[in-house]
Amino acid sequence: MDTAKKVKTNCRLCAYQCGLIAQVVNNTVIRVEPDPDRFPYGKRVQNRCQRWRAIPGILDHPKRINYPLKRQGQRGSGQWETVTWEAALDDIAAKLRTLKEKYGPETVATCIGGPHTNHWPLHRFMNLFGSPNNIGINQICWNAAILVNTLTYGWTLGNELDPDITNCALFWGVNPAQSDNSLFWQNIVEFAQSGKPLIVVDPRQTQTARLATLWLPIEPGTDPFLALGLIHIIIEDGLYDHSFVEQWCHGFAELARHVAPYTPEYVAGITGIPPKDIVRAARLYVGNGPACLYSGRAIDQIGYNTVPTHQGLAILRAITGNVDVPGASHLTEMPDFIPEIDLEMSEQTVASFRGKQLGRERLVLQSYRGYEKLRENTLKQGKQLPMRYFTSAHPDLAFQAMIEGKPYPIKALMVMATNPLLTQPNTKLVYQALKSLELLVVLELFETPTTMLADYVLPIAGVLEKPLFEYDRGTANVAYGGEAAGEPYYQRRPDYYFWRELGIRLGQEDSWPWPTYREALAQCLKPTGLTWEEFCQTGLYCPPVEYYKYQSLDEQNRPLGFATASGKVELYNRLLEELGGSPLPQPKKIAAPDPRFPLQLITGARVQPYFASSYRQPADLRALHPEPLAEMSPATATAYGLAEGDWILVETRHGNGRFKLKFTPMREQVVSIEYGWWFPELDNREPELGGLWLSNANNLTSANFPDAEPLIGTWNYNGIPCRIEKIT
Ligand SMILES: Nc1nc2c(c(=O)[nH]1)N[C@H]1C(S)=C(S)[C@@H](COP(=O)(O)OP(=O)(O)OC[C@H]3O[C@@H](n4cnc5c(=O)[nH]c(N)nc54)[C@H](O)[C@@H]3O)O[C@H]1N2
Ligand SMILES: Nc1nc2c(c(=O)[nH]1)N[C@H]1C(S)=C(S)[C@@H](COP(=O)(O)OP(=O)(O)OC[C@H]3O[C@@H](n4cnc5c(=O)[nH]c(N)nc54)[C@H](O)[C@@H]3O)O[C@H]1N2
Ligand code: SF4
Ligand SMILES: [Mo]
Repeated sequence: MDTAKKVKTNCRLCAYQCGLIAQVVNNTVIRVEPDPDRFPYGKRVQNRCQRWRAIPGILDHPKRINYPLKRQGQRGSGQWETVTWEAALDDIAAKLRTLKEKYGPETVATCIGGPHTNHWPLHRFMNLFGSPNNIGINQICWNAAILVNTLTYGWTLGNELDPDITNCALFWGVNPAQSDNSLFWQNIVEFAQSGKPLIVVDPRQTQTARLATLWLPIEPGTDPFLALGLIHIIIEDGLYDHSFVEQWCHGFAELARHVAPYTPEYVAGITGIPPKDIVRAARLYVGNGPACLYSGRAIDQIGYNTVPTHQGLAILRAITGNVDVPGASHLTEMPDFIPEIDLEMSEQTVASFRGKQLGRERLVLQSYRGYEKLRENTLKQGKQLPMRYFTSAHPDLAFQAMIEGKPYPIKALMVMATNPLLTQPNTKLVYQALKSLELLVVLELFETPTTMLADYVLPIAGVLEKPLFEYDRGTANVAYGGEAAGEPYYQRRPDYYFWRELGIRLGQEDSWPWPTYREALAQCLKPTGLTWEEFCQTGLYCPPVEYYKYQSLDEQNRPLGFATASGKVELYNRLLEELGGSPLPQPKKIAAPDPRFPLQLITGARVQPYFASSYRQPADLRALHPEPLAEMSPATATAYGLAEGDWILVETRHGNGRFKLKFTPMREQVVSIEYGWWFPELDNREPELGGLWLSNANNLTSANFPDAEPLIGTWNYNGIPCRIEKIT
């Protein structure tokens, strides 16, 4: 036996890619430990995360996919034949060619999820193949903030919490204690301990809210009203940053008129937050600059009200002088390395398929038209967002096209690094759609309910098995990564291998010049002048951040300004108006309670040690949080005759699920259920499919297109009418 060697590598059980040192014997990882010299720079910080210790077990877990599998017998019968990669790729390529000839390239779709791996190889394949149909999660994660900030400031921004500089933090619909519990959470704890004001807007009293100076337990989905209420007070009391507003903001007078009706009393009536707390929050935020305003997933997932909330938050930062200021935020830069827009080849490919984008007639921003309009602005400062995330298909329409064949048939779906039966809205619809396909290919690390329905399951190299070079989808000049600990186990390969090999089989050979994933990643770095080996030393590419960039002078000695129509921060958004949206935040009141569904449901609050539907398999992780929980306030639960630990059935118009009741201090009449729950220990065949139907939050949700928000297509995961009953 070889002696153990120590290898510098990175965790990839979430997007942070913390530095690890792995002990490897004969290409087998026997132990991992935090590397204190690389991100997040301290064992104490990394010890907060429970996942990395499970890595040796995850690498060789019995539920891992190790060889390419081809379905035998009925879909969902659990019968598989092991085939070679070459045979699987040849078959899939032949099938895609036939489908393309019969129905056109748009009949092939892909599906991606959260930040688990690089998406650009998939996007590059699809652009070259000629299909717009990628289903993602961007309409409810990431896009709204990026798009609204770009509309308002001309580009996206990074929010900053520096315990030494930041004087106030406003955390809105975000709970880093569970979702980002490494270095960021340590900074928050340090910040709170310093006694500076921390304000948390969340229906639940989360661990983050427990640290807060002021907790605002908002009625789910009413966030834009609160944002407008804060703006109202700041303007009314004359507390705004007069010089920044005068010099750098467009449309202040219109804004002041627009927010006049949003008095504390009016806003309190809608949000359920007492007027005095609204006033206090506004004064704390405006009176303690630099102030960080950090928003999370929740407000990306409140349907119609998502865009007006982001508009409101963007305005709040601007009128209080918290844009591009140390300790508050900075406008990010285009990367020095190859940006996503080029890696995905959106520009280089003939965009014959753009007219085939599903829902483009209605979606003002999440469409090629919206993208091009926004880009006219960003290009003034040489910046371009990636294209495919902002033009991806609306899932409701894509799944309907699989089932109904309208407006055209989608017959094939390739799923990479996501588990749509658990994480896409409306599980019954997703299930029916997957069952209607002629070809379902799933690229996975583990067996999941989605792989259970596949025609091909391909074994993908995961944590410690592939080199990493990841960046915020090309919208900032920051990249993280490093080396694999060794070669992939068994027949696993990086996702890149699949897309390249498939591309080559379908006539794309000129566009895949880098034979290996490592070579492709090294190529991305080239423009920085760094070699791959140099990059791996620190695993971080992060030039110092610059602030007040709008004041810097251009060639004609004029201030650079903001990349918007007016060159200023657009409080009143002209481009949005031109596109048919509302130039000022225009919130919508939530519907009156339906007597059949008297409670409000919020879904998906993050919990450790899980990531969405991942990591239910390793016994050590599962033991930390064995069952799906529903949270309610003790008073609301008691009114229903419920005790902590009871199992309850939670039901919406769309479906139901069973959860174990946990008491949490939170807003009355609200139920919060965890998402991503399935049970790998249960039967992996139809009809159980690993307990898919038991406690799956997305069986209670829907993205019904006619109800979706008109700019991006955002659907609703928070503030869904529901009812509960005790399971006896
Ligand atoms: N109801 C409700 N639904 C939600 C949300 C919510 O809050 N509420 N949140 C939404 C949000 S914000 C997100 S981002 C999504 C997250 O949803 P998903 O992205 O679907 O996340 P997971 O369920 O973790 O599924 C990831 C899968 O990828 C596999 N995987 C990991 N790494 C790799 C890799 O490198 N390659 C490949 N091929 N596979 C890999 C894992 O084994 C796992 O099965 O869920 C969304 N859905
Ligand atoms: N452990 C773990 N960490 C994760 C993930 C994971 O699955 N597990 N997923 C990653 C991903 S993909 C994402 S997008 C991020 C998300 O990270 P976060 O944004 O921190 O996500 P959540 O923990 O869901 O926090 C959202 C908070 O909003 C509250 N909330 C619900 N509805 C409303 C509402 O209507 N208004 C307001 N103001 N608040 C509301 C919830 O109670 C919850 O505490 O986390 C990432 N980190
Ligand atoms: S799972 Fe934990 S150790 Fe791994 S990258 Fe994420 S925060 Fe870091
Ligand atoms: Mo996400």
